[in-house]
Amino acid sequence: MGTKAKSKTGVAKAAVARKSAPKRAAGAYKFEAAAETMPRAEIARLQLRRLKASIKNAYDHVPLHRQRMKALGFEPGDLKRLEDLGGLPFTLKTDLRDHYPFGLFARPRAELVRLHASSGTTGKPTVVGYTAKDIATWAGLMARSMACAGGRPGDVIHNAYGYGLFTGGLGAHYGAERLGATVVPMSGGSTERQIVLINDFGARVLCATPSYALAIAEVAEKEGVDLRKSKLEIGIFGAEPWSEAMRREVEARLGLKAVDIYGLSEIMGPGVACECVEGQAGLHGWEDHFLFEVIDPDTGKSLKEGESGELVITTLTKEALPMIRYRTRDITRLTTERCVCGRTHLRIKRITGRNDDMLIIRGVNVYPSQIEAVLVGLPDVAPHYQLVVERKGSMDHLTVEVEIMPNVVPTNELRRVVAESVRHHIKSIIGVTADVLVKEPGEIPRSMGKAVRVRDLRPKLA
Ligand code: DLL
Repeated sequence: MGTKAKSKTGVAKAAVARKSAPKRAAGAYKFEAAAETMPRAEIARLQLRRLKASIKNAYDHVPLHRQRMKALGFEPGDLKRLEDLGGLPFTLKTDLRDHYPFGLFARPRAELVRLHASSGTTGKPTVVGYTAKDIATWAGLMARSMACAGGRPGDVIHNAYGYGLFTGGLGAHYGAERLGATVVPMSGGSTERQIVLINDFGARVLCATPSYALAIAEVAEKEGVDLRKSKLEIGIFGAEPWSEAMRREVEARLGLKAVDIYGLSEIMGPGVACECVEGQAGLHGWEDHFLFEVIDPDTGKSLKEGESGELVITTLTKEALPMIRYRTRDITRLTTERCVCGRTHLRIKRITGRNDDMLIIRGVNVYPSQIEAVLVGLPDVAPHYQLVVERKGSMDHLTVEVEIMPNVVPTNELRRVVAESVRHHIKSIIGVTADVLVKEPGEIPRSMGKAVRVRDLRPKLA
């Protein structure tokens, strides 16, 4: 399959590969060995020093944080150990909305060089802001993430994350430039054109949501273009939950290594954490800039390493929008186990879903990514799906909409067999009873960004 040289390197070998990469102008990204392989005790010392400054920034410049600390009788100087952070209250998405648009900023609006915003389903958008230094830090962390994912100076990076108020497009763009790559600022959409340019410009790295990467693969296959023969080697995919099964699917269909990247606008944007191409086993959270905790979402109590719960993040270096114990709603586990790549920063295991995505179907908790893991790989079932939740009487009812593969003849018998197989696997693996609706190839909407996995038709509470 083509001539792609796919390396399974450790950090040392990766450094050699970087040496042989094309010559770039001064300023191209260099592996930050001192930061990325820092002994954990040293990371903790750095974190404490930076945490003190970040708490002071929040206290001095953001009335909400100051009021909350004062209400606890807490002064920034009281923070002596990292553990003392656990005594401070959480910050929630609603805090940003309640102080819309600029109320949580620690710098005057005139000192900000950029705003991003996410449109919520209800009410006002969440607005985030950056100083020039924040943008430089973000670009640096995105470059670090891309290098960690296997990107190199000199690569052509095809960026299909959406440009605009969403942090994906510009976040990846600045990171790619900082890396010393040639970035193609494609944004989402015009899928046929994306395929032409991936081939013509010789992209080695594709940045997209995993669902859009799959949509690109699908359109290419339909057009008879084999992207496995392209120069693509690395996919940097994130911004939405996806499963291991989906990773294998996109890897096989695009002929690349798919690496998970995580981030959220409230904390920075993409590049808060990223998997390494060597391990593909959890996302290195950049602990020199963020402090990660996992809590029990019901009690707010901190959980031990390895226990699954809600990820909480505190920023250590943000100027414009310092965040103290931000509740991400994302469900995951942390591990400080040594990684094969040699990096010492902890790993955030694959995000299984968000608190608010969780469906409770007759008492069983279900995340869309669990259904995805069941569907992807079942014979004749395409990896596109939507979950429809309705209220029937007093019960929540789940219908799973799936598509059959475009290359099979859709007889009624085949539809019946597919529906029965999907129903059976969901029941036996996840434990919920679902109706299954088998749709025509292409009938389930494809996304250019974050896929809509759930249609919740339950009556809204007043
Ligand atoms: O999605 C930033 C981003 C852009 C990350 C591009 C990665 C790549 P928001 O729009 O603020 O920011 O959405 C953040 O998306 O809290 C998670 O629920 C979800 N999310 C982001 N990355 C992942 C991932 C961007 N790798 C929200 N796995 C987060 C699962 C993810 N969920």
